[in-house]
Amino acid sequence: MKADICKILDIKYPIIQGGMAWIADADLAAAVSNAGGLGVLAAGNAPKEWLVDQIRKTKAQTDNIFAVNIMLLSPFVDDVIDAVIEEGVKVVITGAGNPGLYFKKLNEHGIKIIPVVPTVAQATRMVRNDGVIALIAEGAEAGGHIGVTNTMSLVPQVVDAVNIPVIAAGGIADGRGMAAAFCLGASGVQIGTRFLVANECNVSMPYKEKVLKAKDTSTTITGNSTGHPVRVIKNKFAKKLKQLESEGASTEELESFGAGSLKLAAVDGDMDNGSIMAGQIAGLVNKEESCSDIITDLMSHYKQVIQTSF
Ligand code: TUI
Repeated sequence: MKADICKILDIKYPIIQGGMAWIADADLAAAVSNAGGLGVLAAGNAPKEWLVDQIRKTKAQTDNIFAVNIMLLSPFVDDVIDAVIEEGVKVVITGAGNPGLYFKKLNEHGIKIIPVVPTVAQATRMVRNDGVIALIAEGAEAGGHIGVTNTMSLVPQVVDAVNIPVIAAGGIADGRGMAAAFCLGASGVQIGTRFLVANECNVSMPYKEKVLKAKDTSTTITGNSTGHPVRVIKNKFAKKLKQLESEGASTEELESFGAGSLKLAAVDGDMDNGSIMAGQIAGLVNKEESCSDIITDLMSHYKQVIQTSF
């Protein structure tokens, strides 16, 4: 029997919103949690004060549970850990690194931990720790910082390697993807790109339009040579970054070229010089609608698929 992630997380539907840095704020997280999913605030590279403010704003907009996504490459990780403890956040999702250093502290405060893992090795390492109640197996179809293994291959291998619930991420944006994830053994799904175009998502309008207009082949991977591969929608910035990589630029040069680029796209709407992170499934995401409509559609489409497929 598969674990019931809804019971474990106290949510109505097994749908977790992606913790998109510079994008997933209180308005988005609260809208998803109010619609019965797990809303997620993205700490990204933000300082503690920003996160504390967003946690309070989320609580003001929903009585339902929500999570904070902690991006482990952030220079403010220690402060962000303190913020989630002080503000009484119940669930932490970690990404872009190994959260090992923080397990003890989070555990002492009874915070549920859900690490994002891109490999089976990471998955087996994570489940040895108390407080890790589920894993998110994120395939390379996802937007942003990714591993190398695709969702179709990663999810069943992680499911077989661990004995806690696995949430599938990467390449899922409708009921078919959700049903596929459940067929692979997942107990839930994490969805980023479709929530990026939600009415309640405060990302810049040009960014939303790029996602809405994207095709199956619109994304590319930058940063392969730095060890931090990132999936983005193709634009001038991605082209220049890939050119610098192919010319053998150093990690320092590439990182300084990329610094601030996500904010440029997400907040300032600069579609030439910004990094437009999105998943490969962007080609399927063609409509701006409310989080509630997205979740209702995902669930009804999912049920229809499983009733008619077998
Ligand atoms: O974290 C993500 N996606 C992200 S983070 C982000 S912000 C950013 N901006 C510029 C450069 C880099 C990041 C944008 N998108 N997804 C979860 C995820 N976690 N994907 C891959 C991983 C991961 C990678 C390595 C998890 C663990 C890991 O462990 C390495 C180790 O040291 O053990």
